Amino acid sequence: MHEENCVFCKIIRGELPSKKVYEDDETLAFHDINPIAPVHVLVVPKRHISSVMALTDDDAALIGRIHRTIREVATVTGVAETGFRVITNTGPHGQQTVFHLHYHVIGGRQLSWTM
Ligand code: IU
Repeated sequence: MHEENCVFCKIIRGELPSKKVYEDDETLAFHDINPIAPVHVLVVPKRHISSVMALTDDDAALIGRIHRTIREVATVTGVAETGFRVITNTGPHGQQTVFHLHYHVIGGRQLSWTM
């Protein structure tokens, strides 16, 4: 279940390179190509889901797995102790640019509310 032209599906399939941080059967975490902080990792489900708005009640376990991966990323990148932010941009006003659900894990410096 993937979308042919989705850039994150291509990364998941290994057709485009990425700097992987963590991977399991349902999720992948890789470094953002345009980081806004010392730690900027994207956590994605391997199954193509366009945004938060496309999630259903059947995805409850997957959402749990994504949060497990976020904790894993925070631990291996060293931000678990200092703190970090998790962001999911959704739709035009949210400035979502890639329409494959992803969670930005951002840290490694003091963040302000406006970043
Ligand atoms: P957004 O939440 O949809 O706005 O963020 C998409 C992110 O994906 C953005 O931070 C990009 O730098 C990042 N990204 C990437 O890491 N690799 C890619 O090939 C592409 C975008 I296209």
